[in-house]
Amino acid sequence: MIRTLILLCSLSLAFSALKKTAQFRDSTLKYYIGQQDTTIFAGAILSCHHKGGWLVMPKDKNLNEAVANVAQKNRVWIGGSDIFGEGAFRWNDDTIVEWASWYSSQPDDHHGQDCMVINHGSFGMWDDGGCEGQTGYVCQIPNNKASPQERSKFTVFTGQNATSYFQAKTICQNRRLRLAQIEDVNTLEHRVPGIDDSSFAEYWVSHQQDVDSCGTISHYGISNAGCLQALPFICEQVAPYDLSVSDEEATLEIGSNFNVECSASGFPTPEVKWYRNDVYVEHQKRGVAKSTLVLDNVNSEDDGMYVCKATNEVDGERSTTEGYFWLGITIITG
Ligand SMILES: [Ca+2]
Repeated sequence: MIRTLILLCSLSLAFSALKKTAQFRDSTLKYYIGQQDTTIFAGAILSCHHKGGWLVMPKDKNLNEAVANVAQKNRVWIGGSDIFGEGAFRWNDDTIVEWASWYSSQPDDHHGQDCMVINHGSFGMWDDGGCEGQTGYVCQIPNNKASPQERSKFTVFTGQNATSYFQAKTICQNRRLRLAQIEDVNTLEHRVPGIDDSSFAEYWVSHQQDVDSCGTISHYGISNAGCLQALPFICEQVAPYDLSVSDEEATLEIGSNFNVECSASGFPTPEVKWYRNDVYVEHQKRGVAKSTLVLDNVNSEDDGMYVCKATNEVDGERSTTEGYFWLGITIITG
């Protein structure tokens, strides 16, 4: 029992409200504030870890600004400290803090302060704060969205398959593919096997079009052609992308019910399933490219992380994209 209570106490640090997100390079910055609007430094580290990322380490000006912004100018934890050597600030990945953005007369180790915060005194400026202080935090989480540019496979239909734009679209769909979304010549020339090297070769692809013309690409770039013209075309398989989970975390009272929906896109249409500790969860409602985790009458054994996996097959290989849901259980008192 004591063990359970300690576990619940430590987990409660991990629950927090997502306040804002922003894309930065290949990752997402997420600003959270804790259950009581606050979390100690160690709790912020734990929470970001649970979300599949880390407490953000703004090692350069661009990231620092992005973090200051996403935190909406609030004073929040960032992932660095001098816990392991007074005055020798290191990021949590054990690299030395080189580029710095200290507010004037900081760090000052006031009453033994060791843990770094941003937006102290002024936008983007840092302070060493007391590690047991309570505040919000920003996690950096690698994008779990498969980039169609990186994880797709193109198939070219030429010669006798040359057909209208609409027919090309239908043929791709019937093969569980989509008409390719290619917007640059570099991708066409380096990533599409089997294209005609001659400069006049033009293919149907899917991009913005007006009423009378449909999208094409050639070695000269993207263009349009009359939709009924007979042209070769390019279909595309795409690994699961745009995975989204309706809730990333929840804290529930014992006995309550909750549903979490996970959905994703992909070509072919991905299978979406919920797992817990790598085991398929029985209580889920499966749909096309989505699945709803059904949590009925929860008890203390249901707490922990649930993983939603969207899977399809691209070029004969299984591709999976994951999303996470974290469940906490509170004991009803009184
Ligand atoms: Ca300080």
